[in-house]
Amino acid sequence: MKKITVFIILLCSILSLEGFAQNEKKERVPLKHGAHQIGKRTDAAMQRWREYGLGQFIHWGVYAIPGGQWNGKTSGGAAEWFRSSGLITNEEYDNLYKQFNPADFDAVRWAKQAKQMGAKYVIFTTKHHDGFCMWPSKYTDYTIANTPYKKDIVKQIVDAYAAEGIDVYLYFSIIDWSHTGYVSGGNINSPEIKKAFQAGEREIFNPFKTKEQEKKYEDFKSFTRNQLLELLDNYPTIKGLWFDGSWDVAWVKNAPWVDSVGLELRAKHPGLIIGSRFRSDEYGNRHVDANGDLIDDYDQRFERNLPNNLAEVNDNDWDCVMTIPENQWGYHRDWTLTYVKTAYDLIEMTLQANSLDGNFVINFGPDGKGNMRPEENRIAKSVGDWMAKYGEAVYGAHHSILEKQDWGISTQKGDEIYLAVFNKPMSNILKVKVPRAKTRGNVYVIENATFLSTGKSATINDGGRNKAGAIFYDIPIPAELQNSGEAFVIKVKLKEVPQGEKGAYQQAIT
Ligand code: JFZ
Repeated sequence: MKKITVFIILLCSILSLEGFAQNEKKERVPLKHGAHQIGKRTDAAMQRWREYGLGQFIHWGVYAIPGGQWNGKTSGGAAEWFRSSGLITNEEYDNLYKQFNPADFDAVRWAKQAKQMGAKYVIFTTKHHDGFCMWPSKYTDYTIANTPYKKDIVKQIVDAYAAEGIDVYLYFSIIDWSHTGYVSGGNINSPEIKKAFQAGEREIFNPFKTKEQEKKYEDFKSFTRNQLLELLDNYPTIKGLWFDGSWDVAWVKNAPWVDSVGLELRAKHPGLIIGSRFRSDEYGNRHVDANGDLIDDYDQRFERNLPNNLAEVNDNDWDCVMTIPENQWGYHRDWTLTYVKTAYDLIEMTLQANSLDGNFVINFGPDGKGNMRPEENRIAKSVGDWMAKYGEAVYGAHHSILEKQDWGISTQKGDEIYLAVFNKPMSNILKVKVPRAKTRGNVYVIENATFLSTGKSATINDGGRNKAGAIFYDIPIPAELQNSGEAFVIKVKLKEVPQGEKGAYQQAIT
């Protein structure tokens, strides 16, 4: 009996060792077009990106004219995709630019609004999937220069935002429905294509049905490259490019070429920041390559979808771009179709993003005349008023050593910890759980706590322990914050002291 037990234990440990060795041996796939940098970029430009905290996205183009409606019919789909809504013919859509004359457009007004909102960067649509260019591109006639408006909109945005100290990023769709050489091979994420691709059926991966098509796509490629170089030439102060549409199979198939363009853009524009939605590796892996390494500078997968915890972020830089209604980026006349987020929601999301080391970007979809909609104006104002009081908890603030607690979200900058209270307890006493101290025998005490909005110090009381021995402190919420309806922030400083000192409550030894 005993022998058998020993034998089994031995066998088990050999097997588990074997498994362990196998894990260790996991070989890296040799890649030419995977990540070119492993781990985060550490240069000044990226360091600056990391401190933005909050940004603004603007989706503006000829789709703002129909605003999701045509001939009395309303599209439930995204307004910027209106060309493919089925409610308008391609011919009608492709002539909309002849009416594009946004008389109320004033880039300075928008930039000042973004500044008041607290945005540190803006991402502006130079060209969406429809192919209409908001700058006077030399390489197509389908641009702002041929509208009644005529003037370069991208330039006005770049200059006005730069004047407010807001960094500019240009959104560029690599899908272009207006170019005759453009071919859509379908979406690489579609289950059918993905399955076929993984099974090695590369033919489905070939979007070009004829040699002629393949040749024309070469024209499209040089057109795209020319436009990207043109944007960098025309607007040399921009900090980065925000790409879209790279799920297209035709694009994925050209991954080595896309990679070469990316390297060329970077060489031309030192410090240029590009997210993970530009290119795939040579096996069609997007965002992360075959080895699981992030492609390019930050993860763009959290679009309209915040991560829940740090593990999901995988130690990468990331941004989350967010619509105010459910899924409308461009101007849609009817915002009653879905839930419309409140400023409170968006502020909470901003804190959530920063607490998980990402940036949060709120999208605006101005109308065909060049006006933000009234709801957007109100939201920008409320977010900005909040940021003016509490922005310290956002800018340059990142994940904190406190664990997530029911009252809200915490961030940290150096030794300062910010408790952003979104779910005020009914008791009006905030129970704050502090982490276990780094040194055995020590505990954390809250050395001081200040309400950011008033500058007043908070009272800190013993909040007891839980069964596992974790230490809590109670912070009473003052009357003026109890019914304000606004989320508020308490700045606290923790100090490690030997347990038993005054104010330091015994940590259970478990
Ligand atoms: C794309 C566009 O199609 C859309 O119109 C908008 O410009 C948005 C910012 O980007 O839409 C996407 C792209 C990626 C995802 C979802 C919608 N995604 O990765 O989940």
